[in-house]
Amino acid sequence: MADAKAQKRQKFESIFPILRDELLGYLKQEGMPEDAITWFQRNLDYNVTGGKLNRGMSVVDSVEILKGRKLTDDEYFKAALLGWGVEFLQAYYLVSDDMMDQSITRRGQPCWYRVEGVNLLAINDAYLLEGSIYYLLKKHFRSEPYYVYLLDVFHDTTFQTDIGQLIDLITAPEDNVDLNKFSLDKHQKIVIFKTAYYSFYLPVALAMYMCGIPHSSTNDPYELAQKILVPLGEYFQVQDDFLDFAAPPEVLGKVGTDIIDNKCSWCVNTALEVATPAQRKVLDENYGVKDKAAEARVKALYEEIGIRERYAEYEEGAYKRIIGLIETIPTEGADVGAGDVKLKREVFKVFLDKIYKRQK
Ligand code: DMA
Ligand code: MG
Ligand code: MG
Ligand code: MG
Repeated sequence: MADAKAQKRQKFESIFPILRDELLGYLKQEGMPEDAITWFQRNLDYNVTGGKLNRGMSVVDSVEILKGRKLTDDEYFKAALLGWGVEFLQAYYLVSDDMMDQSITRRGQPCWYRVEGVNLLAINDAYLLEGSIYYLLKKHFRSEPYYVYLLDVFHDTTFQTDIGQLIDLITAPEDNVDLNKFSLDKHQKIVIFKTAYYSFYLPVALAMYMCGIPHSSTNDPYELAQKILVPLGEYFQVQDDFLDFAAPPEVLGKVGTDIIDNKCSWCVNTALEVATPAQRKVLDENYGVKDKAAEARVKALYEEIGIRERYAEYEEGAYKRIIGLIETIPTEGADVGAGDVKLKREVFKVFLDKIYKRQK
């Protein structure tokens, strides 16, 4: 079982060097200087690999489930390429997110902008990661009837994520900590936009397009998918917020910065909802303060209000709610008017099981 999982991952990982070499090949073909090629390669190797690959591998898993059979070599390559496209987008967001959040580590190594000699060049490196997606899509999908849909869904979810990052950042000003600006409603908006669309809807929508599932003006299967995947993504980001506080950095691969960064996190919103006036005062005085002792005080308060139990309760509730949403799809699969390809419960169940009770 563990072996099959490792093999699956290895197979997916084996596609990356092919894509990387195609991208480097373009620079070579354009006669770029050797140091530019080396820089680009280091950017790709450092930032695209080394993650959990949940998003990318979900494209392959979903295509396999939707087709209901083993993929041909060409189908596998295409599905994996789309999966790596999501991973490139993720890399693009992580490089820029870590600069804006002033984070220290990512995936167990220094954030890219903190690497000796990189600094603000990381901004352009992020653009290169994003541009790479469209180079690869064009190269391999230009003649497919669904090419424009792939472009649309990458562009739409990117724009949604940008908006999410905007509200995440302006809700957390460094110079003016005002906890009155936070609420669980606002938190929900932030997490849906900054995380759910690109991390959950995008991989499944890509798989659906590749399988030729058409849009429909009545009961659009993409809307149905989104109704399940957005809450799934919301749950995933609540986990991210909780783990920022609770997970050991050695396990998480990153050092939590949400308290010091004054973030509108699930944790602080949960604390605000139940805080006594005395506890509220502690939060007002210590949240968003650039100081380790103040951060420790907030963490102690989280423990005081029983945040771990509250989180466990939230997680059970979210899991049940999402299972309920998945069960709105008929057991034999939702007929989406595309011959033998049906939207199946398993696509969503498999994705949910990948993240349920995750520790990192
Ligand atoms: C995640 O926000 C959203 C994006 C678009 C990266 P975050 O800052 O909580 O992520 P992380 O905890 O990984 O820095
Ligand atoms: Mg961050
Ligand atoms: Mg962030
Ligand atoms: Mg986080």
